[in-house]
Amino acid sequence: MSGVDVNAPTLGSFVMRNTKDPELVILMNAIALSCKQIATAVKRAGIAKLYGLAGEQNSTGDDQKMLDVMSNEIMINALRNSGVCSVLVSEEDEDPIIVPEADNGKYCVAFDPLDGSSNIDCNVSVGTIFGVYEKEPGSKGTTADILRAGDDMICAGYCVYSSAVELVFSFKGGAAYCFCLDPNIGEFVSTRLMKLPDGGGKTIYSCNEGNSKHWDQPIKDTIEYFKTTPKPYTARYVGSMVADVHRTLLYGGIFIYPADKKSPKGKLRILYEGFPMAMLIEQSGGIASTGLFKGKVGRVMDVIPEDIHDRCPIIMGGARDVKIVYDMYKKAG
Ligand code: AHM
Ligand code: MG
Repeated sequence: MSGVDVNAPTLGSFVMRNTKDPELVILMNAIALSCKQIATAVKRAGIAKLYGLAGEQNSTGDDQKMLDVMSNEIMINALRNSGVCSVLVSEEDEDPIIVPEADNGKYCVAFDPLDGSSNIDCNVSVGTIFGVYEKEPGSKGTTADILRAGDDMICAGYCVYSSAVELVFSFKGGAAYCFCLDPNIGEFVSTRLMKLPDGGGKTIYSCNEGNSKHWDQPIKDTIEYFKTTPKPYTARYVGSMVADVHRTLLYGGIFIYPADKKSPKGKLRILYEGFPMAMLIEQSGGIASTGLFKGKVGRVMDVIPEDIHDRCPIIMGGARDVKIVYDMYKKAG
């Protein structure tokens, strides 16, 4: 059939072939099902009168949108019913959801069902982010199973709802994969490997510069460097982390949401924003750093979250650009 690659693997067959783990196939199918349902809700939001606030606040005090609430219900139902999950942590729920023992399985999943709240109502790209841990041996499934360093994750990914719906994920092993939803068959099919461009790719910096007066001096100096170097960088900032990281993975450059004087831990949540994106950036050949955080400049993946909605600063992208941030911290002493 013209335009159809009959050899392109679908998600389920790909996960089975690469991991030989039927439970992981079930988990990824549950996530993929949620993403298809959320994609449909996002696409029909105007028609179905789903724009606007739900009238509640979420775990971190943000106003919940109707689409946030619906996406959260979709994810929770799919993961709980999958039979392979024990602990679910959602940006939209203050407490973790512990799946009853009779229905539970080995995975613990942290997720942001619909990331990019400020873009939901104006039809700009939004996404779903997830990170997956295995329960500790012998555990029945508790919060402790998920309050662990990013390096303990076995899988992470995101789905971007844009002109195309793309699901990007990694099981570590130095690779991240992109599957695109083929609306003709309702399946995610393999389309491309995610790899940060060699040499750093396009010179793009991505941050909310409106916060700059609160940043520390090395971050201010970094952005100044990007703007005043002989071939100045381009600024690109969608304000949906999924879209900004997706572009960074494909084109190169750097995405920054640093700590600042108002928010010493930054804005982004570790378990369902920082860790999954850090894993994808690292597995695609890049660096994901916290900048100066808790007295050192370290990897995002090494942070131990203190609570399920804990935050951490994010500086991620290709080595060429993240090293400029490191240099600025070195210069500052
Ligand atoms: P959200 O989970 O409430 O949508 O907040 C997370 C989002 C990220 O997608 C994005 O990188 C960041 O917040 C944008 O924040 P700001 O509007 O402060 O630039
Ligand atoms: Mg979010």
